[in-house]
Amino acid sequence: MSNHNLFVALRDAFPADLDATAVETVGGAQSGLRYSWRDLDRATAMVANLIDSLNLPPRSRIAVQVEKSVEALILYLATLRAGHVFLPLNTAYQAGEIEYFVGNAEPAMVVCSPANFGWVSKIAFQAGTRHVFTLGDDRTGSLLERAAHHSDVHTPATCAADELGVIIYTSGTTGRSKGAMLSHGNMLSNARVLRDYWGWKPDDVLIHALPIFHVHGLFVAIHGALINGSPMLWLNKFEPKAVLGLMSRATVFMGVPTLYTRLLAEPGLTREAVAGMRLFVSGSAPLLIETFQAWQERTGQTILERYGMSETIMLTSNPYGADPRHPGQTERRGGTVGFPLPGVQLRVVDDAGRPVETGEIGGIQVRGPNVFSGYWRMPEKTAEEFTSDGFFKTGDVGKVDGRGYVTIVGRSKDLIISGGYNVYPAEVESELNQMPGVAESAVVGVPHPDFGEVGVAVVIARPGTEPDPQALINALKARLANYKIPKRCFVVPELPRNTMGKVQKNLLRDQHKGLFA
Ligand code: MCA
Ligand code: AMP
Repeated sequence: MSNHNLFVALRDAFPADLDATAVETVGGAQSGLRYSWRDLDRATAMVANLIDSLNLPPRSRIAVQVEKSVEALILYLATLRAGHVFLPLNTAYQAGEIEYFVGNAEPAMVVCSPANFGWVSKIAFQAGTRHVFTLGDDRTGSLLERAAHHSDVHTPATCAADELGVIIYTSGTTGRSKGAMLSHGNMLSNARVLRDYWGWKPDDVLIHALPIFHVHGLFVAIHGALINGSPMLWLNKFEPKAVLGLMSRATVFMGVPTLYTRLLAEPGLTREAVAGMRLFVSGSAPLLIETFQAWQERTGQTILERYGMSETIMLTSNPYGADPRHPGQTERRGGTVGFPLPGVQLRVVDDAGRPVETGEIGGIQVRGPNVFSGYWRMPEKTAEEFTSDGFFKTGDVGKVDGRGYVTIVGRSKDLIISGGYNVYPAEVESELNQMPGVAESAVVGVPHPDFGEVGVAVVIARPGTEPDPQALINALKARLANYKIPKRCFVVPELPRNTMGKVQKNLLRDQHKGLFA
């Protein structure tokens, strides 16, 4: 049997000169470090050997909540190399959220920041996890201390293409988060398609400034660079001036729309500053046409917008160059997310599930080698989200025009995308509803100049109580990741309702849409 382990494919793409730089760190306390391709190979071998020495059951989950660092990247690659399942967790998650993920995924091993060891290890040990390691963003922690005693030679585990490689938790419209199960084959097929579609070249250099616990930073950016053998200029945190300073040494940049609006606020963003860049990719949230145009005017370059999901990795992309399936159409059209990627089948359907006419709006459904197999331990939820002919219902609403370009016009799922992070109102409302003095709440997304969209909470008080909006926000901060916290909270006598008694969120959105204008 041939080995479909994603790590093997990525390592096979390392350049011949293993002493060349693979990653260079920029900014922060650890700036200026260089990791060669050989360093990546040896370090991932050492961590994989450490993991092997623990004798974990096959395909164990390894849950990781650590600050971004090159060593965190090495841990990801080592987990694949050892044939286990990587489970990345946003560093903003609070104890209650981590307790849920660990309880649901039952990881055999947990890695957390040294500063969080006390509370994370307590949660992990209570859930039955036997191994908890620490990893700091300054190369400290027990993981590296232990790995240092292991050999730097390691034979990668053999994996089938459909074998589970990563679980990404994505919030749920109802109830708690669901773990999207992605196989080695899902990830590798998507990485190869993007490498070809975006014309990665041997001398490309990627500026990596996104978090690495979600699909954009972990898969689209990292897999893209590694499968092409391209070096990365690595920032642990996005900082517009630092990114701008790197443009003269790089060729590719990927960001959520907030990163582009923040870069546009820099006077140093000029045609000359980005003259050596060949590709700017945007995704994870809608890119405003104003941002798209402002970027063109300031830099003379056109952002390429693409669309994807945790469950599917990348689905569509504007063209980079010629696409033989769409002769003569090389335009990157602002406001659209481009064409379905090669291998991806995409259809737009009405409420009854019937395909609509070209240009008509409906629900987007997708099928392809990149689409996940289901939600971790949620067979019923998985069955609900797939059609009988194997298409996944994205929950996004859109249309395909006569030229084949896909446009996302909205979402059927009640979701706010804030600075590229997903916030499910249902989750925030359920926390609010448990707070003293709160009878009911509604959370809606409103436009925001920096984050694109942010949450606003509207609360009805219990009779005889007067909850303080700021106190409610403060209480939420202890329960939920910071980006999920509504930026404003209002206590009102009643919520607008339709004849069925359902809260009319569209009216609330309209009422508050000018709050951050
Ligand atoms: C930070 N804050 C936010 C957000 N980020 N509020 C709303 N939405 C956000 N995204 C708030 C914090 O709560 C805090 O508020 C204050 O801003 C400062 O926090 P800090 O962490 O310092 O903020 P920052 O460094 O300026 O972060 C902004 C950011 C970051 C760089 C835009 O949010 C980011 O890296 N976003 C990228 C997300 C991403 O990679 N998404 C891809 C998902 P306070 O002071 O009140 O506490 S993958 C995906 O969606 C699919 C598959 C796809 O298609 O790619
Ligand atoms: P996630 O759950 O983090 O994987 O987020 C996936 C969701 O992000 C999709 O279902 C879309 O609603 C949204 N999304 C991703 N890329 C784009 C884009 N370019 N334009 C509009 N929405 C997007």
